[in-house]
Amino acid sequence: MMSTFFAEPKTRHKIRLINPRSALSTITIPKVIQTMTFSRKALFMPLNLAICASLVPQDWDVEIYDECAEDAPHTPIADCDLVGIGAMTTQSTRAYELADQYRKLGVKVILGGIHPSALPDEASQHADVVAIGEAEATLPHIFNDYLNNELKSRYDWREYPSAPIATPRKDLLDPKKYLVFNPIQTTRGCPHNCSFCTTPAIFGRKFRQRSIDDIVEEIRHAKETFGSKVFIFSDDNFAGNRKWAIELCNKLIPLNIKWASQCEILISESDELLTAMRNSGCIGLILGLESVSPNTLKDAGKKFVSADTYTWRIKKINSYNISLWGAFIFGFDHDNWQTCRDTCRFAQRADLSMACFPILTPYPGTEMFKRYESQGRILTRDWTKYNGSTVVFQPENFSIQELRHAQMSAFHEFYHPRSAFKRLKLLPFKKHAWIANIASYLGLWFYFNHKNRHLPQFADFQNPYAPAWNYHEKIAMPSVDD
Ligand code: B12
Ligand code: SF4
Repeated sequence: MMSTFFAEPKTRHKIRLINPRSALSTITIPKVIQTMTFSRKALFMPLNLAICASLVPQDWDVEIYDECAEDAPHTPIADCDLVGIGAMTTQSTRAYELADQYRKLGVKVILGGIHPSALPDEASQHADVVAIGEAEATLPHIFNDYLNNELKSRYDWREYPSAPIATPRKDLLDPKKYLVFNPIQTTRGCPHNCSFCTTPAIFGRKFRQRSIDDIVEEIRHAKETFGSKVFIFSDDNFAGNRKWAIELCNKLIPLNIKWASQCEILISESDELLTAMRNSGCIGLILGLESVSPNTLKDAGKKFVSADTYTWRIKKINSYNISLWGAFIFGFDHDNWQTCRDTCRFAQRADLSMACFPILTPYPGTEMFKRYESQGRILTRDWTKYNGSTVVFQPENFSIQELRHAQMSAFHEFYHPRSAFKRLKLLPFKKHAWIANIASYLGLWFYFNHKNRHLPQFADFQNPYAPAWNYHEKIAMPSVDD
């Protein structure tokens, strides 16, 4: 009746995008970590959802709920037309829970991101729509089909023309909640094909670059709006295309920023690239090194570099005043405690500023997962345990306990103050590296002391009476589920 006198209020469609809770991106306890991270709630803002939000039709309402940055878990309410949930493997269990709850309320659910892309059949048990691959290619079709009542149960990005990497809608998120609020994605994918890595397995080996003008504009905007001066480039391999990387770096110089990213170690072969990187403000790089054992590198499918060249390559990159973080992995079939020890010793000798030693995790979709599954070696499909600190497969040369002992020994020995002093030296004073090293060591020290446990070391492997071996069945090492 009202409509005879007043125009009917136009009902706007609404989509809610949800980032499911994950222990690995939420900053919770202890207090000391909260203080050091300026009481931020989460490590990174959910770039995937900010990108999805930018693809929503302009006449829709869009909201992002990031469970990692909120105190309370999300309570589903049927006040929207669509819900989109993104998930890495560790987030997928919570993603499915939320999806089930929304569907019970009659709201249609889209599941996307790395894990649903790897296991679309599993995801489709919890969703109306599974979006495989990049949202830039699938989401516009999903909205269109929804409005035409022709929604399909699956959208695969390989079936649509590829779309340019979108600029995220960061305006929908609160910068005060995140330690890293301005991650910038400059590229997608990686030209290599390591057997454990999700990136080539899910997104293929085609290396894609974003428009340089868009990148420059996003950085300029972040500088103006948030005063950001230091940026993380959220790439798998920043310099997968060297010529393009040089071009980008040269365009970054006038912005006068500092930045860090992940990169392949082969950049050591190009002085032109290293010079451009340094001049554009590169201060740090994470290098995926995995191991110094040639057989282990074979297991990892890391064919593009040989470990005996690591030393000169690291020295060369360091000489450009770029700090290096070595990313290693323990638990490949040719690994044993000695190869893990050698890798840790190498990281110390090479003067890496930081290092991490996660346990090998065969992520769904990878060649490694398929192989271990066919060999009956996958021990659990509890995806919350796919976190790099839990052993989810049967290792070849270790017991589960030994593998975790090797991991913790490496962390302990690498971050021990003696080792930090040797690697970082006092001058020139590397403030950030020192803070990170001390915090890592204190974190371990507090953990083991609090549990009244001996701090693991590689020497324990030769000592049958070492207290570390008194744990019996109980797994002794810290993990996010411990
Ligand atoms: C930055 C980063 C982090 C940050 C922040 C992650 C975050 N967003 O919260 C931190 C340091 C916290 C982190 C932690 C971890 N990470 Co991480 N990380 C990355 C990195 C380098 C970039 C992530 C990113 O921003 N990508 C950009 C976005 C746009 O890409 P995307 O998420 O794939 O999204 C696209 C599509 O998937 C899709 N999509 C995504 N969500 C949705 C939702 C809907 C509805 C739709 C339609 C589509 C869609 O569209 C998007 C745009 O095209 C990636 C590498 C990579 N290639 O992504 C690894 C990566 C995601 N991380 C990985 C891993 C293993 C981890 C850890 C387990 C490591 C560890 N042991 O601690 C933890 C787990 C954290 C967690 N939340 O559970 C793996 C994931 C493997 C897997 N199967 O889950 C990756 C792929 C690295 C790799 N090459 O193996 N990580
Ligand atoms: S080089 Fe790094 S990003 Fe590329 S496939 Fe290997 S592990 Fe993945």
